[in-house]
Amino acid sequence: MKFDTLVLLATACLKLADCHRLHLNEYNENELIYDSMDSNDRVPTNLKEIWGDYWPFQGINTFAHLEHHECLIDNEKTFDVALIGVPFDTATSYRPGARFGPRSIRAASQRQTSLRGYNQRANFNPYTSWAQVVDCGDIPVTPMDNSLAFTQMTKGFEELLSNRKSTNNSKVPPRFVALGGDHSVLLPHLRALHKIYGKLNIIHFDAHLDTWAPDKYPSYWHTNQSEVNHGSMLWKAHHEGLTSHHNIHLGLRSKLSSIADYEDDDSQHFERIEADDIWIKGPQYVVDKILNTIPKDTPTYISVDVDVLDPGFTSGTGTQEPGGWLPRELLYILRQIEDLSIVGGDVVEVAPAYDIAEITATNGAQVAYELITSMVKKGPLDPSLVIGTEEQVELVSIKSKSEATKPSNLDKLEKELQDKIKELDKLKDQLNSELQQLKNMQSVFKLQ
Ligand SMILES: [Mn+2]
Repeated sequence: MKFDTLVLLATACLKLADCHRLHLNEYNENELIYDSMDSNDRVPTNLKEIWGDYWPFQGINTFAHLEHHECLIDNEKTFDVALIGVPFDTATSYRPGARFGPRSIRAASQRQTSLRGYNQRANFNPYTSWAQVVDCGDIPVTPMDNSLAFTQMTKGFEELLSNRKSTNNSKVPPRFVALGGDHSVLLPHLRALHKIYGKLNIIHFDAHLDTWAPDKYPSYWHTNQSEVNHGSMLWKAHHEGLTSHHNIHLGLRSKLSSIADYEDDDSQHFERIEADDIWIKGPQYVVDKILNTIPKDTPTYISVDVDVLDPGFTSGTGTQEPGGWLPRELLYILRQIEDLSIVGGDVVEVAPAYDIAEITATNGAQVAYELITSMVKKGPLDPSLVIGTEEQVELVSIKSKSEATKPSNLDKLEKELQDKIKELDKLKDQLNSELQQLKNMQSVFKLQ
C-alpha cells in the first residue's frame, strides 16, 4: 500500500472517531428520554414506566411475571386466582426430584405476560380480565418428616382457603392452581377444599390410577404415614370422604397388579379413559365422557400429572409410561371442559433434573395457564357452592347419623371387609414375628 493511501485512511479514521466523540459529547440523558417520549407523544410519569418493562427472559421469576403475594403471611391482601408452589417429593415411589417442580414451572412460564396472555384457544386473556391473579410463592414444607410435611401442607391450604378473601365476594375464597411437588400434594389441597365446598368431583389426568390401596405397595414395615404416597392419595381421599361419586381418570396406561386394581377403582367411583381412547375413539368421545360424568354445577377439581403426556414430551417426571397423550390433545380436552365449576387444580410431578430443554416444565406451565384461563373465563364462583365449615360439619354429622341408623348393604359389606383386612394384617404381623424368632433360633443352632 502506498504511503499517501495510508495517510488518507488514517485521516478518515481520526475524523470518524472525532465524529463519534462529538456524538457522545452531545449525549444528554434527559434529552434521550424526552426525545424518544416526544416522538411517541407521551411523557413518563414515574420510574416504573421507564424501567418496568421486562423482556420475557428478564426479572425475578414469578409465574407469568405475576405479582408475588406472600399469601400465607399476609392475610390482608385479596385476590381471586393464585399459583401456589408445593415443593414436596418424599412420597415418590420411583424417581424423586419434583420438589424442584414449582421453580422450574415458574422459569418455563416466562413467555406468559399480561401483554401476551391472550389464550387464542379460549379467545380470552385471563391476566387482564376481572380477576386479580397472583403468585403466592411456596408452602414451606419439610423434606425431613412426611408426617410433619402433610400437617404443614394441610394447614397451609386451610389457611389459604379458609382465611383469605377474594376481591369479588368475601364469602367465596380465592382459587388455587398448585404447582407440585409429587402427586400426593393433592391430598392436603382436597382436605382444605372439602371444608369449603363439601365433596369434590375429581378429573384426574394421569398415566396411573393413583387409587391404589397402601397394601398394593407390600412391605413388612408400616406406619399410618407410609400409607400416603403419590400412588395412593386418591384412595386416601376417598376413604377420608373427600371425593364425590363423579370422578374420572384420563390417559391411563400403567401396568397393574392385576385387573382387581380396576375393581378397587370402581368402588371409589371413577370412570376410566385409557390413553388409546383418544386416538381410537377420538377426542369428542373423551370430552362427552367427562361432561357426562361430572355434573356442571358441582365443585370440581382438575389434577394434571404431567406423566399423562408421552415421555417424549415429559422426560422430566418421576414415573414415565410410554404411549401417552400429545400436549395438543391434553390442551384441547382442557379447553373443552372449561365451563365446569372448577374450585381448584394442580400440575404435578414435574422433576426438572430429568427434563430435556425445559420441555416438561414448559408443558406444565402451559397446563397451569389453561387452568387459570378456565377459572377466570367462567367468572366468579357461584357463592351457593360454598357450604362453609359450620354447615358442613352439621351436614356431615347428619349424614353419618342417618348412615349409622340405616347402613346400606354395600356399606355393611365394606365394613366387614375392612375388619377382615385388619384381622389378616394382625395375623400377618404375628406370623412374621414368629418366623423371625424361628430364624434367630436356627442361626443360633448353626453357630453351635
Ligand atoms: Mn399421578
